[in-house]
Order: sequence, then structure tokens, then C-alpha cells
Amino acid sequence: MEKRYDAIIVGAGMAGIYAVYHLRRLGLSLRCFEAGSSVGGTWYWNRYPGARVDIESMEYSFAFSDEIQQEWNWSERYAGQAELSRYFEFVTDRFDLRRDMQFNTRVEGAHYDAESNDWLVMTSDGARHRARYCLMTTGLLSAPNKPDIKGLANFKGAVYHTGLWPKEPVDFFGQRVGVIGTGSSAVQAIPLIAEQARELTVFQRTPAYAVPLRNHPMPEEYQLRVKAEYAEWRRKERYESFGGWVAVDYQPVEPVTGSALAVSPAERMALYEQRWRNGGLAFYNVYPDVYTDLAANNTLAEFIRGKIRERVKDPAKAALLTPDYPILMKRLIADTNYYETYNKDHVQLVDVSKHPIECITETGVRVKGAVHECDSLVLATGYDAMTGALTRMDIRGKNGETIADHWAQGARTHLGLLCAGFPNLFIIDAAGSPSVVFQPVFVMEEQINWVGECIQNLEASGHATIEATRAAEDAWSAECERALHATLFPTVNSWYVGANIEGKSHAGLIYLGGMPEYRRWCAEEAAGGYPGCVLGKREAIALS
Ligand code: N01
Repeated sequence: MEKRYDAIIVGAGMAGIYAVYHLRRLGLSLRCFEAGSSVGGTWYWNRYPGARVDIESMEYSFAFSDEIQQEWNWSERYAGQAELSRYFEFVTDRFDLRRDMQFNTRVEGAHYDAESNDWLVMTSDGARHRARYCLMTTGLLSAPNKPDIKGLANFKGAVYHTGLWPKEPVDFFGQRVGVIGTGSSAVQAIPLIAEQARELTVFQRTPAYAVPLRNHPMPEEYQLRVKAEYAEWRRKERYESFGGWVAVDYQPVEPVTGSALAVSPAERMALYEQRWRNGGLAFYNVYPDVYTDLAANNTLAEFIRGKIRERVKDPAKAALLTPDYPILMKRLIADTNYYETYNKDHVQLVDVSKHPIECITETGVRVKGAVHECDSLVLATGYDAMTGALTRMDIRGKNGETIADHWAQGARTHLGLLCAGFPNLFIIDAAGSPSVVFQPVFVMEEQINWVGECIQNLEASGHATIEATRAAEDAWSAECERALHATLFPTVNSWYVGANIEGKSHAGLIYLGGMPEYRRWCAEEAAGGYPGCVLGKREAIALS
């Protein structure tokens, strides 16, 4: 029998948790389906060695509840995966959210039924469910990208993807391990795998920019101080920061203004050295023209390149590990002993930039005719970001069009929230949203608040449906494009611009116009009575 709810929520990561909390408070009946056996999303699946947040724990956490902020104590400056999982479990249980959640249940499809104006949601247990509203809290980096490398299926050893890591600890002790990829996941995992492996071979296509994380136990005095001042920290993070976080040297800092090229080299170096000593992602908050001007960007890139050369002893390895493209245009990585790991004799670096991996054999990875023997392989090859979680599901709108078809030439959305032809389908922290450059916690809290208000407005005004117009989608795509091309982001191949997935368009994937602008667009849309949308009347629907 089909069960009917007011809203179905897909995914119980941080956005799913907040969606259940918020929509339940609005009085909606709910069901949240989650493929994993518990909550946490990214922090549930990414159990690879070294998985850890790189925005300070005090800031990378839910802001919607001061009870949670006061009750939870973080043990490290940057929490690891296990602690983050415990945190999400704590929040879920604290508000008794599990009773609206169903685990070990993957949503395989969602079809809009134009007769009833319901979403018909099909789950992996063979059941069908109905709901008026469907929220896709499926995550921006949750559809693992398994590279199409010839022979992968023939490999006789174990193969792991960082984003689908087993629950049981993996023991690489005494093994020859190959790691493919050098993005954030690999950079976190490599130093720890190297501690166990007999031999570690890293296959690098593009070198990363990594800076020290400088993690350590949480200073108790700092935790108490932030808790006492949380309201003010959150205000600054949300409204006065560059990326949704503000701590540098344990104090909230203002965004830097002015050009990197307008100050003396000594002044610039002093700022960069301070960011370096602080650790983590503090480099995102430097002169704003590093995002838009190649010469300004190069001042920072050259500073970090110099640090890489200092950290790697072998000049040949250092040269291979030093990027030559603009910094911050691929995600900056915060590392713990990454470059130092290459100073170990049992760690080899294989450059596959000009000569790609030819194939995987039964016993290893072949590059330029030579097989690098491995007992286990780690695919740290990233995600079909922003869109993959949705395009891999069978989502069909009112005319039967799939979301994959709708997005075939680019991710068409209105404000990263709604799509034309998909009434009452809300997408969160995904295509067309600013979540890649602003704390995703804040983006999703604000998007879900917007959705809650939208649902209340629909109900109050006697409307049953809302969907974006094609014109609004065109306008948002154009705005995303304008903001993207005002930066250096399109000059570098990254998942931000879809370059890691063959044939994927960059259009509409990310919004780089900044959170204040994004907030203004969303507020105007709601205040103006949803001019970018078509609203369906309840009576009209009943008659049709
Ligand atoms: O994935 P990636 P990730 N042959 O796409 C390489 C977040 N995150 O999982 O650069 C050889 O960054 C690919 O090479 P190239 C964070 O936002 C955060 O590491 O495409 N190599 C690249 O080196 C991050 O940006 C944390 O040339 C191949 C790597 O695989 C995002 O998640 C931790 C290949 C993929 O890097 C994704 O990070 C982890 C092939 N066929 C993740 N195919 C925190 O610290 C791909 N590659 C919070």
C-alpha cells in the first residue's frame, strides 16, 4: 500500500536532518529516506583514513539551535569523521528526528503524478510512497566518480573508493597500495595509508595546492568563549564574512579588502605568513582580487609553491607536486603531513598527466608500459558533484522529462531551488547554489527556511503547486554564468565547472555571486510572490 505524506525528504545528511526538524515544526507529516544505516551523509560515507573537516568545528556546525551549540562539546579544533558522525547522531536523537527517518532505504525514483499532484517515490525495498512536496537533500558531493579505466574490474586485490569506504577499518599493513588521485580525499588519506603500507604509489594527474591544517585538541577556554559569544559569531559568519566562517588566530576576523597588488610585498607576505601559521582554509580570506586577477592570484600561488618546495626534499618530486595553475580555483586542501609523506623512501609518485593510466591489470596499474604492482587500490577520484546524486535517480517531472534530460545541456534551476516542469520538487545545497564557496551548513539552513516559508505561503494562499518558469531558469543560468566568468574559476579544470566528468557542462553548476547576493535574490523572489514561478491553484487542480 502507498503511504502518503505532506513531504518526502531524500537523504539524512546535515540538510536532511535540518529539513526533518524544520518541516516537522511547521506541522507537516514527513518521511525521510536514507540509503545508509544512519545519519550524517558525507560524514557517514567518507570513513577513509584521515577524513576530517577543514572549517573549524565550532563554526562547521548547525546554527539553528542554541541548545545544540551549548550542549555539544568538540574535542578537536577540526573534528574527524567519527566525531562528526557522533555529532549528527546526537542532534538527530536530541530532537527525536529518527521517528520520521527510514534507513537502509535508497530512493530509486520519484515521478510526478499530474493527476493527483503528488510525487510518487519508489524506494529500494520495493515500496511506493506519495507526497505533495519532495525535498532533495542528497548532497553536493555524494555521487562517487569511479573512473572509466580499462581493466579495473580485472584487478585481483581490493578496490576502495574514498566516498564509499567500508565500515570495518581497512588494514593496509604490509601491503603495496596504489592511490589514484590527489584531491582533498587523497591528500587526507595518503599520509595515514603510508604509515601502514609497505609500499605506497600515488598516481597524480594534477598536483594540488595544500596548506597545513594544524589540527590539535580543542582549547577548552576557546570553546567556552565561542559558546558565550555564539550569537555574535554566527551573525558575523552569516552576514559579514567571506565564506561563512570567521576564525583566524581564535578571533573573528573581518574580510580583507583591497587589492593584493596595491600593498607592498612585505605587507602581503605578512598576511600570507599569518594565514600559514593559522592553518586551514584561512587563505580563502585574503585580497579579493586573487579570485579575479591572475597577477594578484599569482602572489598567493607563488607563496604556497615556495612552501611546497620547502616541504619536499627531493627536487624532482617537489617539481611534480608543485601546481602551475591559479590557486583557489580548485578547492584548497588543508593537509596533515601530506608533502612530508613524499620524503619517505617507500612512497612513490607517478605522474599520469601526460601519459594517463593505460589500464589496470590483475596485479597493478600500468603507466607507460610499466606495471606498478599493488595489493590494494584506493580510488580517490572524487564525485559527479552538484548534479550526480539527482541525475543518477529516476526523477521525472510532470511531462515525463527526467531531471538528467532536463540538465543535459547544463544544470537548469531557478535559484538552485526549483526547476521548470518539476512542481514542488525542492533541491538543497546542490546545482545552482552558492554552497561550494559558502559554508554549506548555512546555505542549506537558509534554503530549507526558504522552502518552509514557500510551503506555508502556498498553503495560505490556496495554491497546491509551485514550479520555476523556463524564463526564470534562463535568468538564473545567465546570472550563474555572469558570476562564474567574473572570476578565474573557468580557467582551471575542476569539479566546480564539471571538468572531472566527461561531457559535463559547467552551466548552472555553481553560483559565485556571493551569499549576500544569493540571499537577496531568494528574499526578493519570496517577497514578490514568486515571480519566477508558476503557482497552481488548488481548485483548478481539483477540476483538471
Ligand atoms: O575529489 P577531487 P576529492 N586518472 O575531484 C583524480 C570535498 N572534500 O574526493 O585533478 C587519474 O577533488 C583527479 O585528477 P584531476 C572538497 O570540496 C573535502 O578529493 O581531475 N586521476 C583528482 O586529483 C573536495 O574538493 C574534504 O586531474 C584521476 C582526484 O582524482 C571535494 O570533496 C575532504 C582520474 C579527484 O579529486 C572532492 O574531493 C575530502 C583518472 N582517471 C573531500 N580521475 C575536507 O577536507 C580522477 N582523478 C573537508
